[in-house]
Amino acid sequence: MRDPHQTASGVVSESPLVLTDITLDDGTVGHSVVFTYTAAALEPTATLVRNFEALVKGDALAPAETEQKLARRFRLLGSQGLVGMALSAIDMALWDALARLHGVSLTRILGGSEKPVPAYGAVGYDGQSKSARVAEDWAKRGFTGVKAKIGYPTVAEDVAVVRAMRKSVGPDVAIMVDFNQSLTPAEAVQRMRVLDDEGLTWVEEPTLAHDYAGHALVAREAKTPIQCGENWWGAQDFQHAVDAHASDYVMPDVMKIGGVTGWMRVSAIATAKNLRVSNHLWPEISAQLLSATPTAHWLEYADWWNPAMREPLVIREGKTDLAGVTGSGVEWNEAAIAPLVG
Ligand code: SMN
Ligand code: MG
Repeated sequence: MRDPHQTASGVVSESPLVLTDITLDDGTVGHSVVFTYTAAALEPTATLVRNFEALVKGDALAPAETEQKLARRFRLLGSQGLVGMALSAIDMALWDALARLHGVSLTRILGGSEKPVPAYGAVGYDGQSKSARVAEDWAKRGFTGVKAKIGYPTVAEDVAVVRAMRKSVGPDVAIMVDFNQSLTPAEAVQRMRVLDDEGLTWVEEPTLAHDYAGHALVAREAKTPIQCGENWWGAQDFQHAVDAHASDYVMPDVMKIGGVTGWMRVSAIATAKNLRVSNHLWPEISAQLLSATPTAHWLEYADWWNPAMREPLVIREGKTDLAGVTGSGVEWNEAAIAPLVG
């Protein structure tokens, strides 16, 4: 990555991606991306995707049925971690193929139409002056929201970063902050007493992602909405978190939630509960999914994987623009990836 992404829980300095293609009998190809966070997990994830080929080869093109079949197949092993990522790779590629087969966008196949969703840009754990500068760059490009990594040694430093960004972007740009699970519930409650007066749009993952009771405590005590979801695996994690009132807003990660099929399940839960839905990374396919999600909120924009994409997601006047996109929007920049493909 050109600009490593710092968080309070470690730095993301590389983007190891598994690119999956599934070919239909008529030659239509569906594509998907999964992100393994660390290169150590890249080859094993790719091997799992390849090994799953035998489980789906020759099946009718019916992604939701394939998901059920594979869920039964992996009931004993479990479907989180690398297995879940490989299953999502297959699910997303099948849905992409289905939409391409019909020559329409993924949103249309899901019963929606292409809608613009406001996008926000990422600001790393980079201190006051760089955070303010990066936030200002996003605002100058027309983005109406920015999200900064915080969780500095003191709440005074967190506040200083937020205020520096507010000064640089002005009053009309939404500011979100992300603790990346770095606080205990008690510390989070204490910090929120101070941060609650800063006009933040949301506070993300103040404590451990799977501590639903801890998040529920922070959500109850804080005035600012709590945002979580990027680390929840599948619809069941999501349901448990919602049952626990862990979060005011939700942001599923299409890979961890179980691909398009998993996203649509949690979109239904969020709609029933009237919870606002944003995404985590995967800008191209997430923009399509948010279009088909009744309570869509914000798109998290990231350009990290653009070099692999033939046509990266377009943001126009701060919003997603899906005009003319077929399938999930994921297609390879063949010339760029050719030397890397194994
Ligand atoms: C995040 C975490 C890890 C990698 C990329 C991004 C982050 C987010 O928590 O909200 O985007
Ligand atoms: Mg986050």
